[in-house]
Amino acid sequence: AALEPIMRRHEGAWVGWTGAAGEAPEPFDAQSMHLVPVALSEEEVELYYEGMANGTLWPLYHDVIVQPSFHRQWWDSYVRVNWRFAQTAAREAAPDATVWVQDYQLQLVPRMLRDVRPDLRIGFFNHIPFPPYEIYSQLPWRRQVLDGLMGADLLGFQRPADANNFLRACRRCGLPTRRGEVLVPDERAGSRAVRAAAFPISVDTSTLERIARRPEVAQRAREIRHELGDPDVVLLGVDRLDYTKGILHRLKAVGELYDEGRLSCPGTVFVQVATPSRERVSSYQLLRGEVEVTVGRINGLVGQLGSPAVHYLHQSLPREELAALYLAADALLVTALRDGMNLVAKEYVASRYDEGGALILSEFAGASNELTQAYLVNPHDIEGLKDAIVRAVGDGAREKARRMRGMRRRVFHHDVGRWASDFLRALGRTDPAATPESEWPGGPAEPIAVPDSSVAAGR
Ligand code: ADQ
Repeated sequence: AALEPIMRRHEGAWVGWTGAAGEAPEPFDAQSMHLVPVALSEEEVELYYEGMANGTLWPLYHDVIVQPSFHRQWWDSYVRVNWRFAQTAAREAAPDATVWVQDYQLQLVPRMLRDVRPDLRIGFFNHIPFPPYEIYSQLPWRRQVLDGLMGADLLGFQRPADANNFLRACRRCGLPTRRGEVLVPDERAGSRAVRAAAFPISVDTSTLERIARRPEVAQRAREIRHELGDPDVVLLGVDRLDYTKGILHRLKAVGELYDEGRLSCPGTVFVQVATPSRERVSSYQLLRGEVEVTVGRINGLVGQLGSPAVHYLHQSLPREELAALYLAADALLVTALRDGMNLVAKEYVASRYDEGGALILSEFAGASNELTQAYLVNPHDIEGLKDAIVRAVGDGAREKARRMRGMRRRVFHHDVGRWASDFLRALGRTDPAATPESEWPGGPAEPIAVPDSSVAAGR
């Protein structure tokens, strides 16, 4: 969602997985983008994507909300797939090109790419949090991952705290740091400085507002309220169905508010849209079951015939429908237990050109650093969350507009175009000149062993 508008505006190839196992189609052009698919076999989807990426790194980087699993076979697959991405990018990139590697699934690509294409300028952006060293250090391949990232010239993180966690992990693994830079050995130059800094991601604010302003979207927003039974208050949640998003905490708070009579049904309805996600990973199957049981329990207790209290959609929706939901909602609940940024919060703000609505936002979402006028909550504090919901719903229009105006100023000033240009400008500025070897006291980093011998030969 964030990268598409950037890719449309820039020349260049988007190297990525199609999302389905098996053969990849040939490179093709679509919607002003040049797309270069990379194939993953059924086994790689299981070991690399569902395993290492989403069973190890995702929970580890999100504060161990669920227990990460560590499997050597998963790691081997991670190395192989990273190598395939690096090779494909190496083939696609023009001499001296810029390559921007996205996210935790590809942390080894910067080093692999630099080894084969030292002419490139390489950036990396981590869309999810980078955990404190006490958690990161559980990773059996912690040194290899840092070494993989060190192939980049610039490393971007969502929050300053993530960049600091990363720098601290480097120090603890024996890599010297200085003023936001890590000094790494370099075969050609002796050593080089890799910069790590925060570049908070954003949304395509003006496009979102344009969509929200379409008359048919406003009409659809009215229809939605009507279909919900013209309630006084519509509460909304929009998330991938993921345990990091705090959907169960939110349901608990809303359920208790109904039980206690602080919210009434059918006067208040709660709409939860949850996109299907990682459906073969067991922790996600478990979560789906729990969410569905909880929704059923609330509706069983407080719903009425034809008027459920909670409307739950386990679906992906078109952008216009999401925009209409944002306009129809009196309050959006973002109760993530840990979230790199949370684009949904920024999309809601971008869509509310009427300065209506209220954003209830977890202080554990990166967005809370910027959207400080939201109703900020600790989602673990259910009483505090309940009070915030009641307050957000009860506050007058002027107070809500004041908060929304402040947040809109921020997302308009700092949209996704600005995010990309800030990063790319900083990447262009990184000094490729060598840092004297004397400044690098540690030994050279261990190379990443590519397990498959044919791949190793290619390297
Ligand atoms: P995600 O964890 O996927 O992203 P988020 O930032 O909220 O979370 O982005 C989700 C995107 O999917 C939004 O653009 C939203 O509109 C869309 N979406 C959600 N539910 C949908 C539905 N039912 N139908 C259609 N679209 C839906 C990761 C990190 C975040 C970080 C982003 C970007 O986990 O912390 O903000 O990357 O860096």
